[in-house]
Amino acid sequence: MKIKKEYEFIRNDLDDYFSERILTSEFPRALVDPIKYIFINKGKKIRAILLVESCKLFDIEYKKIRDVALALECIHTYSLIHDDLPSMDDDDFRRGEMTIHKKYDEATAILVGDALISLSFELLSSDNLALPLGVKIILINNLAKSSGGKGMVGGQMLDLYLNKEFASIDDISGMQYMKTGELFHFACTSGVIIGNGTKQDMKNLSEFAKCFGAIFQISDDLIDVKSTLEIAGKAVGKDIKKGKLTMIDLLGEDKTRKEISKYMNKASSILQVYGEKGNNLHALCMQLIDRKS
Ligand code: GRG
Repeated sequence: MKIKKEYEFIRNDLDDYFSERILTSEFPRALVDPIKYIFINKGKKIRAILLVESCKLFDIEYKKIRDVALALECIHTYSLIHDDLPSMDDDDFRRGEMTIHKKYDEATAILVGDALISLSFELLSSDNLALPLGVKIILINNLAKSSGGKGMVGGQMLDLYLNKEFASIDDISGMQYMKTGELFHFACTSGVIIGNGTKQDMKNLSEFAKCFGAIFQISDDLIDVKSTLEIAGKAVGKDIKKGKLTMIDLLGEDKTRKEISKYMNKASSILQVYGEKGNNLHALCMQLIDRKS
């Protein structure tokens, strides 16, 4: 219960900070309105929470890294807006409402996404982020790699053109790691960089990110098969309709659920090194398994 309140605090604080301090009058109203529409009071903000929790392992407090958490959520939100466009996944619903290109128009959706990418790097390079310059450069470099052609965008490209007939489990999980896992990697490893962790910490948190990403992706695939538009807040049943290959197709539902347990056990054993400090990250993994949206 205590951690649910903490997560609610982070979500609300990021919303307030974004709308009151970042989206200043320098931005045209025509951009601010759709940004607020898709961001404020929307989404689980799980990447921000994961980043905050990973930073706690190194005793870094939330306010110090709030801009990093917001930058990550901006990049993630842009990816959803562009992914929903007619030329990509062509979706009408996102975060329980109409997608931006449906509510506004396609040009607005493209430009809102573009503005969020730039804003993300502005946040990381701004003087407001009180971290040493060298640390900021590493974070900027890492987010650029995780979100770009070697990461999320590359994974999206592979997903568009993966040859479904010949794809193996490794092809699918490799593509999914790039598409969604790389941003989790950024979330999990930023604390090591900011908190001056060891090489072993980097190895641990990178491995943990892989487990977290895999659990997230498998639970997302299960939502697509099992949930409804009302509960999930987005269209479901899309993977089958669009002929997308998921782990469920290759392994079946039972074995896929067993895969979740495998990743969960691995995540738990990595976190043991951090003792009680790792409890919240463990709880976050458990929440993924039970999530409905
Ligand atoms: C278009 C450049 C570009 C990239 C898109 C991540 C991605 C790449 C597309 C998203 C497609 C998708 C729905 C993938 C499944 C996993 C996923 C990222 C789900 C949405 O993330 P949540 O559940 O969403 O954290 P909220 O709304 O809570 O932030």
